[in-house]
Amino acid sequence: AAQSNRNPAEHFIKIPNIKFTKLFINGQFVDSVSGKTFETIDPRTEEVITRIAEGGKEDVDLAVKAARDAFDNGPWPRLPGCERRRIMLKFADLIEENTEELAAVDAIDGGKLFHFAKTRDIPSAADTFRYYAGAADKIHGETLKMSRELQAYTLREPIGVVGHITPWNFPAQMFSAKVGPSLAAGCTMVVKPAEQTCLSALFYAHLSKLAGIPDGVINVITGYGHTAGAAISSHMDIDKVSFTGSTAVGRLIMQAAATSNLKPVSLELGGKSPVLIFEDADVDKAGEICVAGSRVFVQEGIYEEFVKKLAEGVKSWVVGDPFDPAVRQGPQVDKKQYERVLSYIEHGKREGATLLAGGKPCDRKGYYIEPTIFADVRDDMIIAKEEIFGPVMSVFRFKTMEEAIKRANATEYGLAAGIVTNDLNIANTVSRSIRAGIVWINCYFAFDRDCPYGGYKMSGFGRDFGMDALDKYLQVKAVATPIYNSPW
Ligand code: TXE
Repeated sequence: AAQSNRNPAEHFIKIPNIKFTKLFINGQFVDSVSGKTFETIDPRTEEVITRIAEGGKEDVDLAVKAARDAFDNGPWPRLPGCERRRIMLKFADLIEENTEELAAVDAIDGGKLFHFAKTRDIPSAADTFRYYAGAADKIHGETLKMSRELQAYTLREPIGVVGHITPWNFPAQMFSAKVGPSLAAGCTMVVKPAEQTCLSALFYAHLSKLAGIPDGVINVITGYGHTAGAAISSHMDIDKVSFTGSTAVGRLIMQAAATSNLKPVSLELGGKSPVLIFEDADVDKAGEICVAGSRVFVQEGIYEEFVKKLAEGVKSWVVGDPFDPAVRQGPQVDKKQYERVLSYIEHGKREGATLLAGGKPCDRKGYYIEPTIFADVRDDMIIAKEEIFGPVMSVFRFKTMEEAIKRANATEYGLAAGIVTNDLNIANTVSRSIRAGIVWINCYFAFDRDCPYGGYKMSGFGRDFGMDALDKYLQVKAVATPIYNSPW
């Protein structure tokens, strides 16, 4: 792959001063009770950006108290939906007004491509708030005629205090996808962003206050998973946990919910998503579509050509500083992920897959890894089975559609899948046969806020985005009453 070694200072915006590094509880930025802080590292340079307040159990308790009070006694759940909508729209506008700075914060903190964050991630987060703002005044139940003597109606009430625990991969999407629908529903919340990417969540907290979201409705506790995160999942006064992250931690969250107050959880977990490329497809187009696929199955008639073009194409894939507009791939988020991905690459080499491109770290400071492609991968190799979560693609060869479906489904995960074909029958059959929460036909990684996203099998349950996500933060109450002498 190509590498860009341009000095970002030549062509990019000023790196913003980091303004928000404390916990956000009841509308105030505060230190942690213990006074502890932790470093957040710039993955481009491996240098410390700043120190952030390290929240623990006692801070989660304070945040839950504020959220509980805001739920039980505050205006937010009681406002007419149109009022919540007005405030959420203001919040969205403020996010948009700060797009450049928010994008820069995610680029420094998480290695996000700045130009992508600026044109896609942040505007899309603002639009997610607008989408759910529009739903805030359209939450209603049904009227049920139960029998001649009884009628009932249903209310869809906010579920209460929500704990949101998020990972580092898409800070803007994670925040908006979880906070947006729960706000619209009338919930109050405690958000624990990933320890690697806390800065933008604190920035959103600040903007939420400016927008007029009452104190205590959104609280942000920065800190580690086994302390702050665990305090949320086991809390007796949190009514629901919405989690995105690894399958291993998802299991811990569900256990903690079970042994505390039986709070419902929704889990969006890991994946090992297949892309199936059929031989009727245009090979060049297929190559473009599959860039984010981790298991790429290619039908034998076009396998050789596809692999050749892939190896050729990856040469123009530029790795470098995420502020450089020419760059397509930035650094891994932190040292742990960097080492994890490199160790999977070593597994791939050792297990005898053909290394088509990459296969090592980039020769520069920062957590950069060459885009790596393995061909002739066998289904039983570790790189074929475990989620790698880095720039590593495995290419497999298949003969028939039936075989491809079987192998694509032979995973404990079921997050997403892709199909590349011009044959409508293949597209229809495969999309219905794949056990995954989303199937992309002739596209990949195509997201929109009105399209539900989430997993089958060990990729979790519950959906983010779409109206399905709103349901996670509501519960149904039926109110029944007798009707005497009904004429009908
Ligand atoms: O996830 P973790 P990490 C997968 C992917 C990746 C791996 C590890 O395979 O390589 O997970 O990533 C909090 N109780 N995905 O380490 O550990 C933690 O602080 C409560 C898939 O980032 O699951 C963070 O806020 N919370 C994925 C969040 O959980 C705990 C996105 C996620 O951290 C906790 C990210 C605990 N005991 C990673 N331990 C996707 N599906 O998009 C940690 N946390």
